[in-house]
Amino acid sequence: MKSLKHLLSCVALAALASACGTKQATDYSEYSQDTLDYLGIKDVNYLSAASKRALERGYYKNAEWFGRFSVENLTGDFAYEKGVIRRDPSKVLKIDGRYYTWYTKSIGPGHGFETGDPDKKVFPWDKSEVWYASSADGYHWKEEGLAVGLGPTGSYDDRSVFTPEVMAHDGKYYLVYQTVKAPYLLRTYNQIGMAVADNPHGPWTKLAKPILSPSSETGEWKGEKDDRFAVVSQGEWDSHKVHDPTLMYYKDKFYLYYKGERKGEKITMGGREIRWGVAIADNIEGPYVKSKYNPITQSGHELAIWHYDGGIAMVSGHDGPEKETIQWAKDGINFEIMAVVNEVPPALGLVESLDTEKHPTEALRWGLSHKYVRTPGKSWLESDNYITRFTFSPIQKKRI
Ligand code: AAL
Repeated sequence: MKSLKHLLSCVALAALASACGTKQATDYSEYSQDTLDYLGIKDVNYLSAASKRALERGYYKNAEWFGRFSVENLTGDFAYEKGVIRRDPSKVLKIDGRYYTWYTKSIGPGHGFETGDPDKKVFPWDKSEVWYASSADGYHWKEEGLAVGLGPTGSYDDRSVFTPEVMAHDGKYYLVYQTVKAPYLLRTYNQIGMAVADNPHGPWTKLAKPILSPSSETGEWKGEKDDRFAVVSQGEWDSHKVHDPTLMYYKDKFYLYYKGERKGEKITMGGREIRWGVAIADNIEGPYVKSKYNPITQSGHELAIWHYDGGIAMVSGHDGPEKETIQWAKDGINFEIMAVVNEVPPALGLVESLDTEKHPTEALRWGLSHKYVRTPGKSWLESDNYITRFTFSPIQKKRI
């Protein structure tokens, strides 16, 4: 009787501890000898903080998700061209045996925000449009022309349309992309637009309104100076910009993954405060409803996202405590870190025709990314950008 009472009070205490958010002591003796050996742990009674982390976070799992990125230059119209910006390639679609990608294109360098001339290009991706190119082999690319241009003066996309992502669905093509309305100031809100076509060559018809906007009603700028760090209150994690849209057809719905930037952005132990969320719609053209679980990441300047094993996998690029990781969520929302990888190339565009179920990272076998060409002594804003090809090689059994 005593032991039953004791057990019940332990259960009650454990429930209380978890309800109060108190961390319960981990029983490390539950780990198998194989696991301890894998992590080089000699005695489970003498665990350093690092050994405890390794056990708790499962550093003995998921080696099949690890690999290395490398990058090479392309030929044809994707070879570096002085004074031209080609960047942020979309996914690569294979249509009638040819590869297609959509990307940000503009001419000339950015000049920053202090020129005093509101018409001067600020960022490399300012005053940009969405162009597209095709290739027979994925190495030699031919620029096909403009896909989505600027909207008329006064519209939500009259200053720049950029960083596109593409999806083919039910015989139609959908582009989602970032939009900026003039003037382009540091505090300007950025939105996400969508255009639809029956054919990869267009013509593209834009939806009348953006499909996603920042939570700009939250937070408050401080003062009149165009300073995005000065705030009375920060607002929600996506109160300033919604960026880098990626559309996925998942569980009979449309999942629009996007990056948020916040009014009064701060620095974290992993760099810039950057997070991702998802907005879900029953119909591809929307309305897109932001998930209550947002933000669903605490990192990732750019994410490349693919279907794997009934869930959603992603690789997170720079920025944030979980930068340069590959993650997987069995429900598309609750992501777990599967591997820590090296220098993820910027702006990965994945190849849709790869058989992503073949291996956890088959989706990353090759794809597109971009590079900066910086003139010595000049700011990164003034650099040219060009599109490159990346390869991801899973763990090398043979090492030197
Ligand atoms: C990129 C993307 C978005 C940002 C800028 C252009 O790497 O994250 O597109 O707005 O940088």
